[in-house]
Amino acid sequence: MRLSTYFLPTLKENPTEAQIVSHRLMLRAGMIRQSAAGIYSWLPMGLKVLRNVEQIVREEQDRAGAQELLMATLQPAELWRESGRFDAYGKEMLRITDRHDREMLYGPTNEEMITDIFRNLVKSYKDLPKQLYQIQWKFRDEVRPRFGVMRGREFLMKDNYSFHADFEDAKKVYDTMYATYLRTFARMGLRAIPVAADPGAIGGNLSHEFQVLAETGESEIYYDAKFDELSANGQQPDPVALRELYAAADEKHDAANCPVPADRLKSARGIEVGHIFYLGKKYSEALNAVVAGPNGEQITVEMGCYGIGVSRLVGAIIEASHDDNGIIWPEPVAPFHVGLVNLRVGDAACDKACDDLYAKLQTAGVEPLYDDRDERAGAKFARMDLIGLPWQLLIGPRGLEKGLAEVKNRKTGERVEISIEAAFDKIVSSYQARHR
Ligand code: P5A
Repeated sequence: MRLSTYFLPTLKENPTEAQIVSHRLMLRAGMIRQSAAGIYSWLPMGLKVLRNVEQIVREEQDRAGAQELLMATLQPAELWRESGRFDAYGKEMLRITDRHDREMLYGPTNEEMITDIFRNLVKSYKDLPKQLYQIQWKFRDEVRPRFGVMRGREFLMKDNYSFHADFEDAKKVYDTMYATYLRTFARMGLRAIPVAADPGAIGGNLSHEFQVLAETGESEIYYDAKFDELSANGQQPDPVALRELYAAADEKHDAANCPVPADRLKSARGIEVGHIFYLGKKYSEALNAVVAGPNGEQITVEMGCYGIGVSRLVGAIIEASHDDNGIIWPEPVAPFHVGLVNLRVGDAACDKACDDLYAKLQTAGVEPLYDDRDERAGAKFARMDLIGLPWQLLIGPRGLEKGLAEVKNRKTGERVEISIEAAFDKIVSSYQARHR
């Protein structure tokens, strides 16, 4: 993509409405644009990151045996009357009346709708277990939407629902999801701590939230310091070992009865990027989701549900990975792998070297963002740092005389001057190492 034609409306000044760094940087880097309180449009570069995050979530759900579907965003009120949540959900639910005066709602979550699909189409225990998921926009009329995409009213969620003949099977999938979530967040360069949580409005009696540590997080969590040891040095921790350790959300933590000695108990603020629930028969009983068992008996199915805040993750990744100059994208979610910067547009040698590299990188499958605009070098450096691509490939007249290019790593700040060929190889091999 050439920057001269790319729709990347970056801002030099800090927007005053943004209170936290991820919101500020998403606005400054031209990723999102507010439509109304807590409702955003995703501009091209923001959408690329959102899609990358979504794809990692999808791959890990598929790997865990879930099947993707896509449910409607608008739902009939009757379904929610069956579960009793139409009234219970209160003002957070966006209620709509259609032209025939039928009551509808914009889905804040989909337990009722998936249970309705299941009860109508699955009749036998032989079809169990089933895990069905979607990645779909939700609407919750939050009292205090804030922090940009972190607490939006419209937001993208991955929601998976599982159906089982008995508790043991439900627990097995719950544990698989626990491990799948750790893997999913680790692939995005995030360390997430699973904490025992309160199931709240979703229901059930067993749930875990996945919290990314950040000072601006909205949740307070308590956990055993051994967590830090188990998940040190960016490795994906062993899920079985983690499950043994104490970690709890604020409302679950009981200081008087906490099993962790005070000198090992840590408290921190976190961003909830995922939440898994064992639901039991809450929805299957209310909506009568039953299958025929081996001896013709009726089995009311066991259920679980598993959510990931896909749009919130984009903000959480920035909270976890930035510096004073801007965003630092972890390679697996970066909108472009490399920024190719022509430092002297109009100079025949620079233009030719850059055009060649641009074409060669594209052929190698690495889509670069090519800064081909006639602008001073300082402004180009600042914009590249702000948008946070993992690598910068800088071509200027002085280096070019000696056949050299400069390669900068955004995260470490390290710069090396090497031959154009070596620079090309370095970029391509780092890309291939990430995208096998
Ligand atoms: C789980 C799947 C549920 O809704 N039903 C279907 C269950 N869980 S949840 O915890 O309420 O939400 C799942 C995840 O969605 C993100 N999230 C939000 N993201 C942005 N803005 C919001 N207002 C918002 N509300 C929830 C969170 O990451 C949460 O873990």
